Amino acid sequence: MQKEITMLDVHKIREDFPILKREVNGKPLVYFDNAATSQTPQVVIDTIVEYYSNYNANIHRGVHTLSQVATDAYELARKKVQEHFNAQHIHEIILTSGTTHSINIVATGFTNFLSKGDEVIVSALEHHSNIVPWQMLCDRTGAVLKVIPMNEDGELLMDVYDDLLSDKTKLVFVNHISNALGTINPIEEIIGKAHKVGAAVLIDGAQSCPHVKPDVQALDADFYVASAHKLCGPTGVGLLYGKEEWLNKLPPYQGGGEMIDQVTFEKTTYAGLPHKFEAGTPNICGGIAFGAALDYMNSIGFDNIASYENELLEYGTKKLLEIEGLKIYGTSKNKTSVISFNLENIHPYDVGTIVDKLGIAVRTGHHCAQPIMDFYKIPGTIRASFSFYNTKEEIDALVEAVKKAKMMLS
Ligand code: C6P
Repeated sequence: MQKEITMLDVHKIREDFPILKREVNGKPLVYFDNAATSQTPQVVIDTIVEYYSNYNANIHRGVHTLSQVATDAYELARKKVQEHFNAQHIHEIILTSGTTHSINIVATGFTNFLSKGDEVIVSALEHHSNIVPWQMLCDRTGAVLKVIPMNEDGELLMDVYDDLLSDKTKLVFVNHISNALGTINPIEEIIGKAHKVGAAVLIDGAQSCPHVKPDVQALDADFYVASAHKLCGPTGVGLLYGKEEWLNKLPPYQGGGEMIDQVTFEKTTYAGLPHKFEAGTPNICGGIAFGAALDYMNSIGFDNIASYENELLEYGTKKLLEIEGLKIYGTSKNKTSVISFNLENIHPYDVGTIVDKLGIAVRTGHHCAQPIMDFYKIPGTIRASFSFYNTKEEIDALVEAVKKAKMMLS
């Protein structure tokens, strides 16, 4: 028998997540919608309660004690984000409302740097958040959007990428891991090749951050974006990492309080980094809780998380494929713990509804990645996405539920 390499105690970890004790529709909750949002450990919930119970105040503005305590906690969280992503400077970390917000800051900021005929490259595996803002940028500037295509396994065609790159290429934006298929993209190679033609690269890390610890300096990414809610933090907060030279060049995204240096009716000058991109009162509690979530994930360890989730992926893939007529979309060898599948001649929504009645949460539909569904000529998939707090017993429950759905719907 093959020896299991799990280094984490999943049953102990599950104790950290109060929600995992609840029932849904009279059955124990099986939460397999982790790619949409992760669950929240008690330590992060406690951080939120502690903030509102003890030091709720606006930050960077007051001399009073509460404001100073809140400011220190918020800036400590920024420091934790810097260390986690290994950014060179703390002011390269902009705290935003999430991945979508971060991408829009960059896409809007590039408006004055692109002209008609310039080219920008996106991949066929993108979430709508990493397509639409760039299309809007192209509409504003006359730049042309090019697409790296994919194969049946859900892998990018890197030889076509080579052909697309030229001195007209100004920007490349790809996700680190596909939300719909789980493919891990070769981002080091993508970044290296883009830099050879002088293009900047934005990596959408929304789906990678729950599974790996990115090192933005080693990757040499120009921009890296992510959302806290995918890695055990709260919704409404995330990060935009940008190299200092790029962030200094880009104009502010929004005007308002905190992003200014001097304001007169004649002229306004802007604050330096990171505040130039942080107009208005931020999600203070969310930022502090983001820091607590990073501490929690790091206490478990990303190597442990990755090896355990790979075990779940292998097990789930094998078990689901034993169901006749079940097809998995996204079969790259290099993938993370996301299984997108369909049952022959059955709409994914119907399967999702039945498994929900059995207490199992999966996502059904196009997963905000319609071009991927168009590629496979399907309306959508059933997506089960596993996290380090899931178990093989829960996968068994999913397999039984899918079998039941198949029986009822065939
Ligand atoms: N994907 C999913 O179920 P926000 O909503 O801003 O936190 O993240 C947007 C986003 C951007 N890129 C990728 C690769 C993503 O997966 C997501 C969010 C969720 O797949 C919700 S649509």
